[in-house]
Amino acid sequence: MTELILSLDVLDRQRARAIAESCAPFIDAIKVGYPLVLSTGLSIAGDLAELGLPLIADFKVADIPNTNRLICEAVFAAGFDAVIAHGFVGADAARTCVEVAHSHSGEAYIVAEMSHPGATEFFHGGVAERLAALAVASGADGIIAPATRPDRVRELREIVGKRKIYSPGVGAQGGDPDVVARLVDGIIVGRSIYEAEDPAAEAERLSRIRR
Ligand code: O7E
Repeated sequence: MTELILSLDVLDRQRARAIAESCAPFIDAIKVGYPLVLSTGLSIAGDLAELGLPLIADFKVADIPNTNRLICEAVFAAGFDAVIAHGFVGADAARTCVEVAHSHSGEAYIVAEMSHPGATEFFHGGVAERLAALAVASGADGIIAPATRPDRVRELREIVGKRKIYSPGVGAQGGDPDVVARLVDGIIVGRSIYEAEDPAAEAERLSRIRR
């Protein structure tokens, strides 16, 4: 069954909690990134952890191995269950994120290709394929690949095999959940849910599509 991951990119703690709580019965994980953490502080992880859902830290970690290690240690100490890192910094830096994640019984995902139009500028021409291969070689739990380009997801699947593919870009960015949900292990959805008049109803609708 394809997972539904809520991308909680709101800026207010109470709103974040309320949306997460109402959507909780219909989602499999919550992704938290810079917008929410920079607005509320890392303690938001503790608040959300009360819901009992896996928490994914979308910090797209991209630094030297030592700094990556310090960032990832802080992520898992805050209560996150998974971290997302960039692979373009090289195998040693990416592997550090994987090692820290696994030392905390957590998971690490590597961005292979992004979903926005400008992503084709650098990710195409073989780079995404190399990043996907790096994710496999680094022992990452999976990759991030674009819901806006299902053909690319199919191509990257050839490289990562049974490792997970989490895919953002559904809805607000134009990706079709009916198409993408069949290709990936999880769809990541933000605005379509949290900007909906009834976020829980939208999460429920998407949860039915993916099954
Ligand atoms: O477009 P939305 O509102 O559904 O939000 C999508 C979320 O996924 C948002 O947090 C954005 O930063 C993130 N994202 C992409 O949209 N495209 C990518 O290529 C990668 C990510 C991302 O989350 O990367 C790590 C999973």
